[in-house]
Amino acid sequence: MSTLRTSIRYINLRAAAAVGHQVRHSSQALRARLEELIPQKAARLQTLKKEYGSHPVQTTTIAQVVGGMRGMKAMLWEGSELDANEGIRFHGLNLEECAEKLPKARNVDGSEGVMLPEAMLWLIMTGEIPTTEQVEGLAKDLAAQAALPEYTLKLLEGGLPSSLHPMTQLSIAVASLNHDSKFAQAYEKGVNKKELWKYAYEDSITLLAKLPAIAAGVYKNAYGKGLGARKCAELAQEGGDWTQPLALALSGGEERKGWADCLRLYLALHGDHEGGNVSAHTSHLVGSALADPFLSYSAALNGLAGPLHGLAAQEVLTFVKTMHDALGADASDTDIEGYLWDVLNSGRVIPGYGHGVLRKTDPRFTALAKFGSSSPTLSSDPLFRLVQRLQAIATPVLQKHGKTANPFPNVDSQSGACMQHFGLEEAPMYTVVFGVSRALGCLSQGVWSRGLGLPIERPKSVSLRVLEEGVKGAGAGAGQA
Ligand code: CMX
Repeated sequence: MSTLRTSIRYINLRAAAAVGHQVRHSSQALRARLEELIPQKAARLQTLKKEYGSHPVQTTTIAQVVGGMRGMKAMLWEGSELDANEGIRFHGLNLEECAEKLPKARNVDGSEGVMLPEAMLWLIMTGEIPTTEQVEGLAKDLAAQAALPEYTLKLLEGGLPSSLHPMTQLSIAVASLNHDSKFAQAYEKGVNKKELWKYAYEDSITLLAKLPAIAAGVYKNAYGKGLGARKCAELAQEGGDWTQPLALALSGGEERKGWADCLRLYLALHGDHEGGNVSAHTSHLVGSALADPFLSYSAALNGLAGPLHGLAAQEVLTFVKTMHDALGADASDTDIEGYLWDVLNSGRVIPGYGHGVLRKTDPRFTALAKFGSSSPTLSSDPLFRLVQRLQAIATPVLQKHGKTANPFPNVDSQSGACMQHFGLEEAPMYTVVFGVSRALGCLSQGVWSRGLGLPIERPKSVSLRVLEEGVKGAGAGAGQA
C-alpha cells in the first residue's frame, strides 16, 4: 500500500502549549457556545411545557405497544432526525450538505480529505457549522486528554481475557472511567441541578478524547495487533485530528493511503441516528437516572453489541465472506440469489438489509459506496464489489420474500467491506469502531438532557389483560353509539 501521509493543518500541540492561555481559550469554545444556547432552549421548553403540556402528540396504538414502540414519539432530541425516505439529517442538513459544509481533513499533498468527525460533534451539539479554528480548538482539547488512566490500561493490557468479545472489553473500559467522573463527584457534592450539564460536558469530552486509545487497546488486547492504547494516546498528543492516531494505531503504524479518510468518514456518518435507536435510547435512559456519562455510554455500548443493531456490520462481513467462499469468485447472479433464498428459508435474516425507520437505501450506505468507488484500490476489492453487486440481487429477493418493511441496504452492509480492505480484518472490531463514533451523538444528547433538566424516564407498561379489556371497551362503546 502507498504511504501518503494524511494530516490536517493543526498546529502542533507542543508548540501550542507555549501559548497555553490561548489554547485553553480556543478549546473551551464549544462549552462556551453551549452556555449561551442551553438557557435559550431551556426557556423555550419551559414555555411549551407550561402552556401546552397536555397537548397530544399522537395516539399510541396496540401495534406500537407490542411492536417495539415503532414510530412512537416519546423522546426529545434535536441533534439529528431520521426521515424514512430521505435518511438522516443533522440539524436539518443531509449528509451531502454536511460533507460539503463541515471542515475537512487536509492531506499533506494539499488535497482535501473528508469531513472531520469532531466537526460533526460540533454540529450535533450546537446546530451550527464550526469554523476550522473552532474544530482545531476542539481537537486539541480532545488530544490533551487522550491518555488513559492506569486502571483502564491494566484492563486492556492483559487484565481482560483476549477471548472476551471486543465490545465487552470496550464497554468495561468505558465504564471503568467512571472512577474519576466529574459528574458523579459534582452530584455527590450537591451541585445545583442546573449546573450538572457542565460536568456532563466535561466527562463527555474526556470520554471522547479517550475512546480512540481505548479502541486501540481493545484491538491489541483481543488480537495482539496494532500499536495499543498508550501509543495511540501518545500519537494524539503529538497533534493532529481525532481520527488519525486511531487509524495509525489500528494499522500498526503503517500509513495506508485512504485509510484515515475512510475512518473519518465512517466516524462522522455513524455519529448519530436520531434519539430512539437502541444505543442512543439506552444512554438517554440510563443518563436520565443521573448515572454519569461513562456509565450511560457503557450501557449504550452493550445495546450496540446486539446483532440486530451495531453488531450487524460484523455479521455482514462474515456473511459476505462466507458467501464468497461458498460460491467462488465467478458466482453468477442466480447462484447468489439461490444462496440468499437458502438463508431466508432457514429462518435467518440477510444482515445489512432492513431498518426500523428507513424505507429507502440508507444514505450512509450511499456515502460509503461513493467513497469506495472513488478509491482506485477499494473499488476493485472483491468483497467491496460483491457488496455492490448484492444490492441489485438482495432487494428483489427480499421484496419477493415479502416480510421486510425495508428491503434496501443499511449502512452496515457497506462498512465492513471498506474496513477489511484497509487491513482491519477482524470483523468484531467493526462494532468497536461504531462505538467510537456513536459517542458523538449519545454524549451530546446526555449533555443537552441535563442542560434542559429532562426528568428520569419512566414509561408505563401494560399487561395483555389491560390491552384486551381496552379493546372490549372500545367495541362495546362503538356498538352502543
Ligand atoms: N432479512 C430477512 N428478514 C428480515 C430482514 C432481513 N434483512 N429485515 C427484516 N426482516 C423480517 C423481520 O425479521 C420480521 O420478520 P417476522 O415478522 O418473522 O418477525 C419482518 O421482516 C418485519 O420486520 P421489519 O418491520 O421489516 O423490521 P424491524 O423494524 O422489526 O427490524 C431490523 C429492523 C434492522 C432489526 C431488521 O431489518 C433486521 O434484522 N435486519 C438485519 C440486521 C441488520 O442489518 N441490522 C442493522 C440495522 C442498522 C443498525 O441499527 O445499525
